[in-house]
Amino acid sequence: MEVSFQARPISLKTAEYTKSQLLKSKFVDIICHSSSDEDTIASARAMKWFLDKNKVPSRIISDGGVKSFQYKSGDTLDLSEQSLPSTSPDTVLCVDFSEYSRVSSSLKSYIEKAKNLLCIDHHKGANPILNNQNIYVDLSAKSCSGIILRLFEALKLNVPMSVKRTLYCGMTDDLRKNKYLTFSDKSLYPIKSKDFMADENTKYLYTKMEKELPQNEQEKVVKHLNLLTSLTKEEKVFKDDLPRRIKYNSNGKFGYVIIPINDKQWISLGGDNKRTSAIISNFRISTLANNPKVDSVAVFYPNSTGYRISIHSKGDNVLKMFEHVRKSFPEFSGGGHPERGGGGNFTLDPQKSISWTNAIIKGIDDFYK
Ligand SMILES: [Mn+2]
Repeated sequence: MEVSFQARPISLKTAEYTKSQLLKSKFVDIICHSSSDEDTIASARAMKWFLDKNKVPSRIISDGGVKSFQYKSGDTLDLSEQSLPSTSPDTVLCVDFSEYSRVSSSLKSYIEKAKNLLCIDHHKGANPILNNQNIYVDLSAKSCSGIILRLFEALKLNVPMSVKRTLYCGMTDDLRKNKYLTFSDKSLYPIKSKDFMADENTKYLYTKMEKELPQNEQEKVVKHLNLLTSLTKEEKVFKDDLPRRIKYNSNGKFGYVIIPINDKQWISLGGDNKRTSAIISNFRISTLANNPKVDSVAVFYPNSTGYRISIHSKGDNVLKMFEHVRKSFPEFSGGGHPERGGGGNFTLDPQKSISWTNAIIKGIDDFYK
């Protein structure tokens, strides 16, 4: 039997090495990847707590893409509002990324000037920033927050409730992205998948947090992440209406909903934003879960710059499907992961968006023949 290890324990030697590299610093810049998500920000906040505790001055640098749980911009340099310091950094700690492709070119040049550099990550890239012992990558980990929890565990630290809650938030959000957890509007708590249950290290770390965090603290996190539990009346109407708007291709393997450019309901909900995106994503996932015959579900919708498709596929066919679409529609640019992806154009002309949509639907229908 193959055993997969997720956020495996960190040896005391590695943990002590990381600690010594950080504690010898005069100042640490903790850097989040661009379009900062909950996991990178949670990892940064937990490391900031560790540095504060050891009296090493530090600052988080993020682009404010996501206002994470209990995120206080006071300890963060928000690149969407502030510019990078002109001075060279002393120590830089990159969390949840280890490749320059994950940051802007100005942030890259800033990192390059660091006296000392460390990375903690769970992604594999072709061109890592570092190739020495200052990079700790655990590819089996499902979140960077999980790795940091392992680091604190190795160092036998007493982690305060607020930091546990932060890490629980980062872990939950990345586990959701990995489909280890799913949110629904029926239950407040995320539903654990078979993969989650089979993964001893993830199960260990996550249930440890569930045991140590009081129920109300967990609820705060899950409510923050699961927007479906706080939908307005109008958002509920939109959500409940989506299954009625679905159309299928000729053999029923591909389901899709088209939200036209001038859709009044969509516009009144604020168009493409975090909330509408959570609703249409939940729609795709739940449609796939409830219909054995359907292999992929897409939503076509406008955003501020153009017209888009977002798609999920049960059989991991997204990239193959996009490749196939390009055979008859070469200008289509779409990408992502085998199980979920998207693409868009840069026109808000209603006629052009209709022909763009039809070309994609035709290509996907042909893929399933
Ligand atoms: Mn992550």
